[in-house]
Amino acid sequence: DDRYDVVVIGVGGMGSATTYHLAERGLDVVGLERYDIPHTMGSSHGITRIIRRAYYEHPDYIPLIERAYDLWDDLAEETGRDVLHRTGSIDAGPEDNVVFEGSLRSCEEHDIPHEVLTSAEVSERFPGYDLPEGHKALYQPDGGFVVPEQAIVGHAEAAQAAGAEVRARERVLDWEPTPDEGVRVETDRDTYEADAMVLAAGAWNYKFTDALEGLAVPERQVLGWFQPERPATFEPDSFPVWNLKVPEGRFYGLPIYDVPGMKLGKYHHFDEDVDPDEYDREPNREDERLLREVVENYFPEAAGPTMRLATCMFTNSPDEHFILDTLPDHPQVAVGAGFSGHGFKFASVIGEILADLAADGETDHPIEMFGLDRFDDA
Ligand code: PYC
Repeated sequence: DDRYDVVVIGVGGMGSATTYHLAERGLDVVGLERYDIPHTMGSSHGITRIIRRAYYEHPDYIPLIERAYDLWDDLAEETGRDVLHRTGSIDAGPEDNVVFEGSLRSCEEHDIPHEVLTSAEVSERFPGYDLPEGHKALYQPDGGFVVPEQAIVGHAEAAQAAGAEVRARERVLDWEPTPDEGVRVETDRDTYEADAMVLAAGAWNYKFTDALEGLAVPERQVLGWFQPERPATFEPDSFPVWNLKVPEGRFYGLPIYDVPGMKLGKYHHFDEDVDPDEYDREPNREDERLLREVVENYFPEAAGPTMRLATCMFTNSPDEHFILDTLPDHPQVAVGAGFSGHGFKFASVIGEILADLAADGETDHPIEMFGLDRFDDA
């Protein structure tokens, strides 16, 4: 019988983790990836992704991030891969900014170890930072980064070791529910039948179901790496990852790792919604200028020559919170979507949640705030 228990659409950050968790449970699973394992066409490339325990977006993310850390550590141990680096994290900005206040609230509500630092104290401890007087900063020692390409390969390897099939360069053309409440998935190579399906296609998710129309909107983003004068100041052991809310916008950055430059990006770079099959992936001079200005203003010792530029995508939900649910008309289809630029750090636990939803139709993880029905009256 070549009917699977579950077919997973997309083997990037979320899909690779989901395929792994399903296979681990002994289920018969196939993961279908249109590009390569891993690839640079979506939202899971760029070498480093921030992970932070002080979660300013909402305190309800904290139980998930705690589990995500444990699962990243497990994956590193199981695969021997360099998946997670702890550097500490800084969330900062002028008085009364959401990044600082939100991370402080999460730390206080959930008893997370942290320190509140002035700009001068930040520079004293981490000389790469040059925040203006009057900024407030929250330092959390467990912050750091995940290496997305290692995470994807690690999850794919561990999934295969547990019996999963992973197939790259195979594009899903269409799917339909079957009369026995399973699914049939047609690709450019084959047709698959399964009891359940997981939509983990990132920026492409909205092309597979009307239920996501207007709720998971891809947006062009740009990453930049700039060479520091003294690289040692910006290495992972001396330079925490950061989120910063400043008059120029909301930005994030990471230490030197694998590319000889400090990395940064702006959330919602130029606010450009795109079709992932059509947009221009080549970064340009305007992209570079926007990022360089913030390096010059707040990290001046890293404002040397440009080392690398890249584009990727956010996929935004209307409230910028995740979508984790089954489809209202097709409970055999689980969906992970709309990660809105802050999802990768959670990929390890999202895989567990989507595996729960596909296998059991429900999960013990607290995902009430991520349901599709919150948009019903919008
Ligand atoms: O969630 O810290 C974060 C982040 C960094 C870049 C995009 N999101």
